[in-house]
Amino acid sequence: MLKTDEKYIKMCFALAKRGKGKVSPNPMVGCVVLDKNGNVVSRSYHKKYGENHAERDALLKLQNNEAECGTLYVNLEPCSHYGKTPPCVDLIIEKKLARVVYAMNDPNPKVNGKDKLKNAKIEVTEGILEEEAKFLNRIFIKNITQKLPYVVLKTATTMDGKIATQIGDSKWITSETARKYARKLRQDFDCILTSSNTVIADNPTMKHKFKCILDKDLRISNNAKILSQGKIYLATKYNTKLKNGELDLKKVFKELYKQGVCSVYVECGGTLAGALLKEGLIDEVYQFIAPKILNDNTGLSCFNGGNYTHISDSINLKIYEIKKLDSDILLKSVVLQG
Ligand code: AOF
Ligand code: ZN
Repeated sequence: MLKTDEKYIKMCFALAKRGKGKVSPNPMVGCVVLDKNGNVVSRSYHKKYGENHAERDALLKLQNNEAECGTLYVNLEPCSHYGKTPPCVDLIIEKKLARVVYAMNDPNPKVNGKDKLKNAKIEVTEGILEEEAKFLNRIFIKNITQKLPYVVLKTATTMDGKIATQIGDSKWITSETARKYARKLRQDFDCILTSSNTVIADNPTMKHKFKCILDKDLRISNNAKILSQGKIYLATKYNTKLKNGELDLKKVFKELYKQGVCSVYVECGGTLAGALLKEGLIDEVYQFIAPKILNDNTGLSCFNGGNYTHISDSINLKIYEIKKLDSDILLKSVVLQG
């Protein structure tokens, strides 16, 4: 049974992923329906924000009563609230399914589909491939539980973790292929965030629909290329609370979330990167590593957050993807909080 459950939940993941980039701020959800004999009779996924939930779509595709006494698989607990559509659990009950299998509970406080299904005498199995499900919808989970955007920090370093030489030369550490790929990845995020230091040092354009610049003392020039395109949110001491004399970084993210930003791609130097990491505000690191060694202890490090004495003080991460890009590699990892 477990093997079968896992097989169909995996199918839900694959279906759910088809909604990537189109369903935000809602979760990616896929659904598979089996009839009482164990044959797949319907499958669907949440296709676009505001449209039918995966379960509703899969069930409404059925012609007759094929789902009666069958099993419904979905990667997220079915909803029980009236949102843009009526509760999915009501339709599951109406279609007389015997069993519902899902991967993770819905962190949305409005949702308690499990109890409603159980009250209707439907057998519920939860927690199948739960970790994978949580990883798939990690942005949605952070948004809904913390009211903060999901934050990915991008950095490009030498093998000894440097982002520039002591005089600030950084052009170029990684190959054209890697830099092109890094720019492409921006499209996966609602907002790019950078610092006035980076704007002043590199004068980048950073083409994107929404950019946030941390510029406490309003130091950047009106002619900075970054201002030439897209919507800009400038966080300064005039609109953001200070904490120890610096911009309160968490407040900046809270504000971005209020403005509808679910995910942020940070491109900055070691000082801001170190501060963000220290405050637990980074969820993931994308590190592009070039096969170069600067061999210079005065070069600039990608993270400059403070002084630590012990390895046990390290911030730990979990690598989940390694990609080779021309002569370089891209290491994607999740920061293990706490
Ligand atoms: C989805 N798609 O397939 C499922 C969701 O904005 P609404 O009214 O569509 O409701 C969104 C909530 O519904 C969402 O936060 C999640 O808790 C639940 N399930 N949402 O967009 C789906 N199954
Ligand atoms: Zn629903």
